[in-house]
Amino acid sequence: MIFYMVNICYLVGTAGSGKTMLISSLQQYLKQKGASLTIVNLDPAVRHIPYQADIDIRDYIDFDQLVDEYKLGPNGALIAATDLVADYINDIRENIEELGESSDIVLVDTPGQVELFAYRNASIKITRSFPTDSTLLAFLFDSALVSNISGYLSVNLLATSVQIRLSLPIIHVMSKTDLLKPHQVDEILDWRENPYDAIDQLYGMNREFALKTGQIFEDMGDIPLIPVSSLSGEGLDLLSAQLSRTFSAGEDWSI
Ligand SMILES: Nc1nc2c(ncn2[C@@H]2O[C@H](COP(=O)(O)OP(=O)(O)OP(=O)(O)O)[C@@H](O)[C@H]2O)c(=O)[nH]1
Ligand SMILES: [Mg+2]
Repeated sequence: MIFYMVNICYLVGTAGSGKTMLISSLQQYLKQKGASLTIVNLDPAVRHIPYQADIDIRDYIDFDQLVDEYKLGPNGALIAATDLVADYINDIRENIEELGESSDIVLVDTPGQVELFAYRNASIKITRSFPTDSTLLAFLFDSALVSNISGYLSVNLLATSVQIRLSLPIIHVMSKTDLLKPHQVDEILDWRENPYDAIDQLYGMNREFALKTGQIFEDMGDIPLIPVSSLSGEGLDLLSAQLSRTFSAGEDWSI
């Protein structure tokens, strides 16, 4: 298989975690920094996207037609649409290669439900089309879900599950930080540094389980957790710097 030099970052995360809005904010921010971007929408069911997509899965798959034609319910239709992506993988990959080769970075918006992207074969085939060392997952930790310890630890496990499934390098992004007070953001970052302090605050079976999986949380210490608000723009500089470190060894974005 021939691999093309494409720096590709997939934004993944639970439904409503802010993937689409972050793509939009990053598009504006990185363009101002002089980066050239390719933006890909892989969510066939999205109605409105607030960014300019260069490649859009909706040009290949008509979600509403699928629902009507096969009389599917909402979840069945989402699964069918995601699986249908497999029919267009060669076209999508070729388009990404063509545009991505002359871009500093390709940002990919993924379907709302994380399991659709992470666990169905079509997405696995797409992600495996590109070399691991120029591919990154940015997993969004929705502030609304991770502001308490059990939520934080469970989203960590979900992120780990997705990482295992896709076998790709990963960073974590704490999204919508404008919804939290600064001390709450600091507290979550502290859980990342000192997972056993967080686990100690649990009790009963939750605590036992968290202690048994403690090594996972310890290893998380090596994965950046970057607090970002797409709404206020706070943290976009940190995220941009992280992407730049990953893809251009920290060199300036402009080619
Ligand atoms: N306050 C605040 N709201 C946000 C932020 N980012 C996204 N949202 C809101 O969160 C909701 C979901 O945002 P999206 O960007 O659509 O999230 P998504 O992960 O793409 O959602 P799905 O694709 O439907 O799963 C919307 O109502 C956004 O306006 C943020 O940084 N701050
Ligand atoms: Mg979305």
